[in-house]
Amino acid sequence: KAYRVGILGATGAVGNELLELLESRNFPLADLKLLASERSVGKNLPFKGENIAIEAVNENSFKNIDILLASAGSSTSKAWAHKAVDAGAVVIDNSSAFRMNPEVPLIVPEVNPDAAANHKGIIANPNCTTILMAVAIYPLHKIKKIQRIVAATYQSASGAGAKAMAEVQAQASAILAGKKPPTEVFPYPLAFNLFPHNTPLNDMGYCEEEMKMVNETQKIFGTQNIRITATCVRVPVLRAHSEAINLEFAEPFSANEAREILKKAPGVKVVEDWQANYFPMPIDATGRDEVLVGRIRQDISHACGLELWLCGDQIRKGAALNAIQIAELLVEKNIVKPANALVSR
Ligand code: A2P
Ligand code: 11C
Repeated sequence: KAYRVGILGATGAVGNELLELLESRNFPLADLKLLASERSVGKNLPFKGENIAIEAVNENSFKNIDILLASAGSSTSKAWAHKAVDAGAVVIDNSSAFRMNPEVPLIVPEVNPDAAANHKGIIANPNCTTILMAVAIYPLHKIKKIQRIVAATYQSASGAGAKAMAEVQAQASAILAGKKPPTEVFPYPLAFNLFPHNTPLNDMGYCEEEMKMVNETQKIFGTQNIRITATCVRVPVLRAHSEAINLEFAEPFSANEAREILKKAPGVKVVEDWQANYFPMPIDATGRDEVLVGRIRQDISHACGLELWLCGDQIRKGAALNAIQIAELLVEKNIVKPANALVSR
């Protein structure tokens, strides 16, 4: 069986990667429709040796689509997702628009694939920092329950989109030429600099990105009993996020046992050469499917604590690959069509 797939946001950083993955993973495609804004009308994108014209999304865009992969930001998803579902498509949404809706499954296929059963037409793809952390720590949580997580992130420009990636490169060139760096996408220069993630702050002083790590991780793991705190920072890296993660368990978890578990875990690659002091780096994670994990060690400040470090491709496993894996899951379980309609709108 083959499926008619649409990509909303096809011209973006994640959209591009979705195209590459549909091709390289040989997704069973009957048809492919590329959607973006009016700005992209007249442009084409290559796919399997053909050029596909980009269409501006409109009321009639979803008539012949079975699976819509949406990656055009939260307001665009809010505007179009229900219309796509009404037209008969299942929407795998990469934005934050529906993630915390109790009727919408939030899925990392390595962690909670069963949450896809009985979906109601919209399935949410988690935030990239959340996905990467979940893949790396869930295998440990399965063995001994995690009680508390303290995370610090080092997030690449790609998380802010294709224009942000171009801007950090332009900033670097400008600074090296002794000129003022452009700041149209980012509020401050990112090249040769870093800054705390610039999403809105809540009353407690946490930014949205940090709260996504808290709330989404609890939803994916299916428990409110993990206490989570995070500090999210944008760094001048192009497309792979890194995270320093401290885990607290109810009982001691030896670093060696954790390492052996992670070596066998789906979607994880342990990268550690303690002699050479070689561990995961964003340049090594770039373009790879796996989350690279290393520096797995005992927390010397806590008998039941573990420290680890990870790097993962933000555009790939942090966004596009996870979405394609969700689509593959629906196909494999033959649940592309929703079992029930969404109650909330
Ligand atoms: P466009 O290129 O036509 O602006 P990124 O996250 O890399 O910045 O990409 C954002 C994606 O979302 C692009 O494909 C962009 O299309 C698309 N997009 C942004 N706003 C809209 C909109 N209002 N309607 C449809 N697509 C949109
Ligand atoms: C970042 N994680 O790196 C963000 C980008 O909720 O999907 C994705 C935001 C989201 O800035």
